Amino acid sequence: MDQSQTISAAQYFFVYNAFSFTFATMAATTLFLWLSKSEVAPPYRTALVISGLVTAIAAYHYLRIFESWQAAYEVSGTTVTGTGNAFNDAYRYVDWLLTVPLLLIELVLVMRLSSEETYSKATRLGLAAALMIILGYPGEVATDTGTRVLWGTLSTIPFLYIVYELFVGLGAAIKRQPESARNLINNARWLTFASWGFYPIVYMIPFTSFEGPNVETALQIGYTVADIIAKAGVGVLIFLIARRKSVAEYGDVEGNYPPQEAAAMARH
Ligand code: RET
Repeated sequence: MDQSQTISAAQYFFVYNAFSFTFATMAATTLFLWLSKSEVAPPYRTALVISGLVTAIAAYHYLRIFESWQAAYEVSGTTVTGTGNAFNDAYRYVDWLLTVPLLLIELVLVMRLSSEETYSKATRLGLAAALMIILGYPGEVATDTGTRVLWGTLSTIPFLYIVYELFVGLGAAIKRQPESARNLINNARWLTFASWGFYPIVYMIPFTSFEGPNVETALQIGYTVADIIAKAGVGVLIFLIARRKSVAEYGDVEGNYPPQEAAAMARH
């Protein structure tokens, strides 16, 4: 994006505060997820650790995004002018490159499928997610519409594959989940779908009637809201699923597992 144009002080601070808020949200969610590990049975602990990693990685990147935003503009009284330093969109894409495959793996892990199924689904979904992000980046930083449309379209191919896998491929696995957790897993799938669907919509903002600084403001706020839902929102839902499944499958989540269960868990 072109930072040489002016942006209103209200827009500048709206985005500034949103980044600051998101850093706090991601950091707090990380602590919550990691500190809650002992509340769930051992087979689900990896999902919580990974979910906390996602928000930890995001917290770091929001700090850097925040710094980059500050470096791109100079505030003097109520006037905000571009410094000429480009706002670095790469932080967002690098963040997604790391977190999107992790989010998918976490969703697969919480379903506790067989080892082969877990491995093959996590690998295919993880690779498709990486491809989606890599293909989207050249479009995000492009200044002309044609390039943005081209890479956006290419990135949509792996995106559609992921959506298909989540809905069709994991649909059968959901039917095998304990009754008490089925609804929550379904919610996690929908929340993932809805929040992920939001990203390509935000990407298309430059194609709308939004102009100048409104485009930059809407893009940043849009991606930020999507990130909070996709990472912190889904993370908390993963915790709830893991907790319900722990209670449904083991009754006691305080660590009193029968020896054969403990041995089976150790293999997971
Ligand atoms: C891009 C480019 C345009 C086409 C599509 C995109 C999809 C992005 C998605 C990002 C998801 C990010 C998440 C981050 C959370 O950690 C790259 C904007 C389809 C789906 C879930």
